[in-house]
Amino acid sequence: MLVVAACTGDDDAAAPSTTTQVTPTTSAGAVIEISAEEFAFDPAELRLAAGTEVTLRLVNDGAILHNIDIPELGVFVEAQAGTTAEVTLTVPGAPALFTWFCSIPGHREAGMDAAGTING
Ligand SMILES: [Cu+2]
Repeated sequence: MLVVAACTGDDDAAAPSTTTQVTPTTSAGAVIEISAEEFAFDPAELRLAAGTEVTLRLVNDGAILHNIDIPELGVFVEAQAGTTAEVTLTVPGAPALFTWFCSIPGHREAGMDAAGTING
């Protein structure tokens, strides 16, 4: 994490804040980082704003292949162990509630099962 103290002679360009925040609902252009490991997602709940474009970044912190499958939104992204993959989607207006999971056999049943909300 970058800590900005007093400016010591660089160009006086303001450094954008990159602090990660947990927000109730994503805003347009948001990147949502989701960690996957055996056998859980963190966070395990998504709150998306209808009509916005958001990027889901799957960070596989586990030792085996994992994915994020959201059939109701037509979203799928998969990352090998130790890698990161992204998918960008435009959030539809419906359904208001959806489920998402890792579709590798046995993983959903083992706990990689999550929920999401779309707020109009
Ligand atoms: Cu998995």
